[in-house]
Amino acid sequence: MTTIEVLGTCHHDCPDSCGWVATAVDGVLTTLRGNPNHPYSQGELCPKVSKFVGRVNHEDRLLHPLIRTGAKGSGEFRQATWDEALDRVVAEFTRIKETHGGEALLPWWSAGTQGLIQNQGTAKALFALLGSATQHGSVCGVAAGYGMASVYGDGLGTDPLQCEHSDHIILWGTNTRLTNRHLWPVIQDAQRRGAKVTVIDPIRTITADKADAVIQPLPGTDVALLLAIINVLIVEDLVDHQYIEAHSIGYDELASHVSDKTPEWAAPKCGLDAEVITELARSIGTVPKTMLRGLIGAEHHYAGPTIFRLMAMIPVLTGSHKVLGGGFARSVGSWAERNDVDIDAVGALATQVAPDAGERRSFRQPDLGVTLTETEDPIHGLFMWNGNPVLSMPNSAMLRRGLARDDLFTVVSEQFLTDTAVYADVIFPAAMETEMVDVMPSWGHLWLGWNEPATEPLGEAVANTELFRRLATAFGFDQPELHLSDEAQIELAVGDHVDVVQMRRDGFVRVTDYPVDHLPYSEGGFHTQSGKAELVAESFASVGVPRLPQWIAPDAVEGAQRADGYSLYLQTPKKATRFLNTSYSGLSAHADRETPPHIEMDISDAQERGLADGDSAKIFNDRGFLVLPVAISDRLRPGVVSVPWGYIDSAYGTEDGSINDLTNAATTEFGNGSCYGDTLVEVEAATTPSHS
Ligand SMILES: Nc1nc2c(c(=O)[nH]1)N[C@H]1C(S)=C(S)[C@@H](COP(=O)(O)OP(=O)(O)OC[C@H]3O[C@@H](n4cnc5c(=O)[nH]c(N)nc54)[C@H](O)[C@@H]3O)O[C@H]1N2
Ligand SMILES: Nc1nc2c(c(=O)[nH]1)N[C@H]1C(S)=C(S)[C@@H](COP(=O)(O)OP(=O)(O)OC[C@H]3O[C@@H](n4cnc5c(=O)[nH]c(N)nc54)[C@H](O)[C@@H]3O)O[C@H]1N2
Ligand code: SF4
Ligand SMILES: [Mo]
Repeated sequence: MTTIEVLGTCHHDCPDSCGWVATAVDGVLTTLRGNPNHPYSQGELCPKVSKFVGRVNHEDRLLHPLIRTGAKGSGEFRQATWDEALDRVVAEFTRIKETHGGEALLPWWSAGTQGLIQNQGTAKALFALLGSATQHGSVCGVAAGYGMASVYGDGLGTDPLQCEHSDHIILWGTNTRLTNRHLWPVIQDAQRRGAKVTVIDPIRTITADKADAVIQPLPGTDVALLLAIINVLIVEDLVDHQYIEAHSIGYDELASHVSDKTPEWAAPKCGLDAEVITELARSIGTVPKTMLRGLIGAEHHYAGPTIFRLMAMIPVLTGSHKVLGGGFARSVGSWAERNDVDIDAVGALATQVAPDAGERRSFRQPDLGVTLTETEDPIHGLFMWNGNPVLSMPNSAMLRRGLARDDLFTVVSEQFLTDTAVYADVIFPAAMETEMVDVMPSWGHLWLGWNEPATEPLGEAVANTELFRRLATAFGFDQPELHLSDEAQIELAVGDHVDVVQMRRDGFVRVTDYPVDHLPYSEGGFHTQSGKAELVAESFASVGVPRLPQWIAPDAVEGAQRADGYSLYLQTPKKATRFLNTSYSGLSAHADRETPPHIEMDISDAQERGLADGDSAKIFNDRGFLVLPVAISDRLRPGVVSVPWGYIDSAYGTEDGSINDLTNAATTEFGNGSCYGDTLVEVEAATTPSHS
């Protein structure tokens, strides 16, 4: 019996990037536990990944290539050899390219693994050689990042761990206890020491349950709240004139812009009392060690990027960037990208292998449904990996229609037969994290993680890097750039600053240039063209950021629906502790222990519609409908309903429908994000017993 133990890092799209120790006996993964030495996760894995061994060795795992035999979406496939499956893809993609041109091909990916080399490997170079269309934008983080960058020049923020030193921690649209659980103990310690914790969220979440103060604005109205906070800071002279003078531009213009945006102006827009806004503003203005913490939640609105833009302005106005415990903590991922890793180094090979590929048409990632149904010169060949768009992209009813097209050839690389994979013509089996090598750049903390494989991939599964090498061979592309080994790709992507030997030995290494007590903007040094924090947009004006942040009603993209009688805002949060996005929700060990989907609503909204707790109700808009039980709740304000997201189709009681069938696919004000949170719906007693 041979037992090996290796150090690895969680690959999930989660801020915590936990360190783990994986044990394999005779080539089979047997245990996975937290690495007790990991500075951030300190030996704890979450309820999702603590059962990872069950995912790896699950009987439903895809272990061989598959070719579709039944109708698209039926889930009927036969096993194929790698050669047959690859030949099929080459034949179809070549036919499509010859008939419709390369740009009728589209790669689509998400962050199923966010690893440095396994997220995309050499895909960019491969698709450049094919002359395919390309993808831009994202459902996650890019729009928030743009909002922040429009003030700071880039997305670099404060280390969230510094909330250890804060006197006031404001969790602004982030459900820390669920989504960022390894930060919570630090916040709790600060709270025990006397720090105040405020949660600002339209939903009273499990994080709000532990807060000292909870503010519940109407969804997507935070721009009004933030403009009013700035109004109070300025009117009551709670700003740091010295810092503003030395390190920002546009103060006077901003001051005059917000002069009429009083708490009384904002209160009805946000559904809050003006006094609550004034009190919050005074606290922010008088407690120097106030840390603002946001992640993604508030991004999913038309106004989302502007919410982050305004949040970023607050510590500039109060000067809290100067003190440990102050600042604005969002993603810190880009600190590693400064000197330590180059996340696009492998992708950049595209310009070497295909210098003539030039500008090709590009589609927004979240728009896959629109892209597949409304593009004039249609996409005919689609290649998807690292994502489950049928469950995770907005307006998924439209996406299903697109994926069902007979004139579309779809390839999916997956670990399981997901609600997306059932639409594939060819499926390639994907390896799991404990079966591949990678380096993990984290967006929640400042350690890079090493991931050593514990076993070979099960069956005929392969890591994404190997998939793209095999595809290159099958297409007859023999450029060495497309055949780089994993080690060579890591070498290319990891800069000289990183001590790879140490990272491999310990499982992690601290990023350079960010000591634990680092204050990135204590003396200015913003990354804008002027080097100053921009309270009026200059560096980012060319990408559509308005000069001054404007109040935008959440009805901006969905208002017409209201006229059609849809009056309730639908929120679709992550709620299951045992799911990571839609991953794990297809596994009974996880799903059976979660509350099934339901329509959470305030009693007043329910009574108005003659609904009682447990009643079967139809939730609908023009895009789709679901029939689900009503759950009366005091966690929501009147006018806001919530249906948890992440579950597979069948959990919603349908064969092909999930809550994203109803969500809004509009684009955020700037930054190419998505407006899930601006969706309007109506709820009524169900007359139809099931989805038909
Ligand atoms: N257990 C678990 N952990 C996860 C994930 C998971 O699926 N499960 N997913 C991971 C991923 S991909 C991400 S991006 C992160 C996300 O991490 P978070 O951003 O913390 O999580 P979300 O649930 O997307 O949103 C957080 C909160 O934002 C609130 N919100 C929505 N709209 C508004 C608004 O207009 N204003 C304000 N103030 N708040 C608003 C929502 O009600 C929600 O409670 O979590 C990661 N961690
Ligand atoms: N309604 C609503 N919708 C949302 C959100 C919300 O809050 N509400 N949140 C949004 C957010 S923040 C995000 S980030 C997205 C997430 O949406 P997705 O990025 O689609 O995430 P998952 O649903 O977890 O799907 C990831 C898939 O990748 C596969 N996978 C994992 N590792 C590998 C690998 O190494 N190779 C290959 N080939 N496949 C792999 C997994 O099996 C899984 O099926 O969803 C968004 N959608
Ligand atoms: S999903 Fe997040 S919390 Fe869970 S082990 Fe991975 S990084 Fe840690
Ligand atoms: Mo995300």
